[in-house]
Amino acid sequence: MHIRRKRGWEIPEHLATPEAVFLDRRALLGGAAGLAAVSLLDGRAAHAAADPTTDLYPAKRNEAFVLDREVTPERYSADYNNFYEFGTSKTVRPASDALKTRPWTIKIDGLVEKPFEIGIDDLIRKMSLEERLYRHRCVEAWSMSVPWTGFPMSKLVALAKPTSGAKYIQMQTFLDKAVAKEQRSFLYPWPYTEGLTMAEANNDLAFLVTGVYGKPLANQFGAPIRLAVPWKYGFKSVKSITKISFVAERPKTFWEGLQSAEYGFWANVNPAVAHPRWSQATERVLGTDNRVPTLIYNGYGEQVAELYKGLEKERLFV
Ligand SMILES: Nc1nc2c(c(=O)[nH]1)N[C@H]1C(S)=C(S)[C@@H](COP(=O)(O)O)O[C@H]1N2
Ligand SMILES: [Mo]
Repeated sequence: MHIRRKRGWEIPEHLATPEAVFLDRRALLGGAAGLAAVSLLDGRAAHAAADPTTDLYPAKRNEAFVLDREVTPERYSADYNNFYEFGTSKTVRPASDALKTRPWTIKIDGLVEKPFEIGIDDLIRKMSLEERLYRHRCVEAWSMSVPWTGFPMSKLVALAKPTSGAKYIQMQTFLDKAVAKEQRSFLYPWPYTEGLTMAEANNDLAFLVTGVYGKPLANQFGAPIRLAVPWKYGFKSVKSITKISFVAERPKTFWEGLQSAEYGFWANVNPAVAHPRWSQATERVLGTDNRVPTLIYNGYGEQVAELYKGLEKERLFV
């Protein structure tokens, strides 16, 4: 994220183009004429139809979660993503389409009564899905608001039955150099790893996301399952999770491993604590020309400030 940062005005052309038009144009450009273009579009359609949980969407919205701003139109958020496994630009969607999200197994291990693996569809059907409108604040100072669908992380914790020694939860993304080209690079500590304390994971805001915009998650959003912890910078919200480990020690995270002076474990949003190389005071609202003030804990202080009592000496906002 510190690499090739896009400025607000450098909006790629396709962001200003309705999705359908963009797809059509890409199909045309895909050229070698009709054939390649048609199979590209068919591939996408087949992929969407193959999701065995489509019947669960849209899920009922939980009205307890309200926004102070408009939901970001899908055409912006779906084509402006951070997913380093597939590239360091914001245009990772085409590359991420290659990820196969079925079959998909999640391994639950570490300090739990009994480690196990569970297929994503079994997991999703065990949970009752709900929709929540959440804000998302990237450490790069852009933000969006999206209707995630999923279930509280606390439900996963309950399913995993951690033992009393478990103090943290470590989450990891898949590792597959064949499909995720950037994972061939030794510059990064793959696989992408993130972590929460048990108290954070059990906070009602911590949400495991399986869908967005009333549909199963599209790949670029982190299909088939990703985290959303909206009071923290976006990089905490790990995508395409394959392993959840309950551990005694604070896990070393991906961005910490890369640049610990700039990216820490807590990463709570705070406009008063600048990134070493830029201010965090304001944010650019994706899909608009607006810059608005950033709020402490991204506006979720009432729900989470309590978690950090007595930890004032820690780098809570990095
Ligand atoms: N596995 C993985 N998870 C990730 C990232 C990533 O590069 N790889 N980027 C993070 C960052 S920096 C942000 S801002 C969000 C972006 O989520 P979005 O693309 O759905 O907006 O995903 C986070 N989760
Ligand atoms: Mo981010």
